[in-house]
Amino acid sequence: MIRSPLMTVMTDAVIKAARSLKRDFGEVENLQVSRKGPGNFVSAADHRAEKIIREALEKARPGYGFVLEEGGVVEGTDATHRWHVDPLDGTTNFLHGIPHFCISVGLEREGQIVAGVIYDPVKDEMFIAERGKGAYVNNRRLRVAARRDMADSVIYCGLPHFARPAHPRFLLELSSVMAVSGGVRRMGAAALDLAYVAAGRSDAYWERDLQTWDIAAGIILVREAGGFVTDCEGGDDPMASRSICCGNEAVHRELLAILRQANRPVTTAAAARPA
Ligand code: 2AM
Ligand code: CA
Repeated sequence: MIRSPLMTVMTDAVIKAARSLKRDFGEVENLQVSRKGPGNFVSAADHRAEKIIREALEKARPGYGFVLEEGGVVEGTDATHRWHVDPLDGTTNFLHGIPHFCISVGLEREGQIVAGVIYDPVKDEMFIAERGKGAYVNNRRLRVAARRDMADSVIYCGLPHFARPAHPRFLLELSSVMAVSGGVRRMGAAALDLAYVAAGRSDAYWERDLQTWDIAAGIILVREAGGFVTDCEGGDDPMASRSICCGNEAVHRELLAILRQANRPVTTAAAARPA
């Protein structure tokens, strides 16, 4: 367990917001049948949860800035600290009554993520990590999976949203990973994907086109659980490049190589021959 004032602040804020979110999730099923559907209701649930977290964090740590999924960037008087908050990660799951979503809060100090909390209110799993103090789910210490062989590994991914230009590239990557891995999963909540890598439930995970609130908390969880985290090109600043590739050392390395290979320019012998 991590017993620090910072962790108490973060977990208290998240538990408070989770009460509201869980109550709202209970309502979603009733709304599915209404003509208007639960879209507006879910957006309101999202805002309610964010407000609760923001107020709790502001009270405990006045002056810290925010990067909020709903509220955007809020500059604080303390330029060295800011929270990255996703009040509802896995919105599509929530909207469809799929019980796999979470709240994610990460703390950045002078450009480094130093603490993260990810809470899944349905399964009552609180994932926490603080730099140098390890990663835990509820009271259990987390370690990434020890598997070394891609053929035995379960790899998580995220699908590009809407008709983004990334679709063809993603399909190449997916078919390459499918060809050599033990299985591929798309769970739909990026922060939980990272928490599950930390917990050894997934051997590696990659996704592009994310936001800092999706990944801030998860990055420190994976690192404190002994995992490796880069962007999809192997760069060491996923918060800046907004893409993520992580896993245990061996499977992460192999996944990066597969992604690189899938993205190589196609130069067939015919194309290379002078006309
Ligand atoms: P969200 O639920 O907070 O929107 C799914 O692969 C992951 O991508 C989710 O964590 C989801 O977060 C995130 N995501 C980021 N941008 C998104 C977008 N434009 N549409 C849907 N999901 C998005
Ligand atoms: Ca999100």
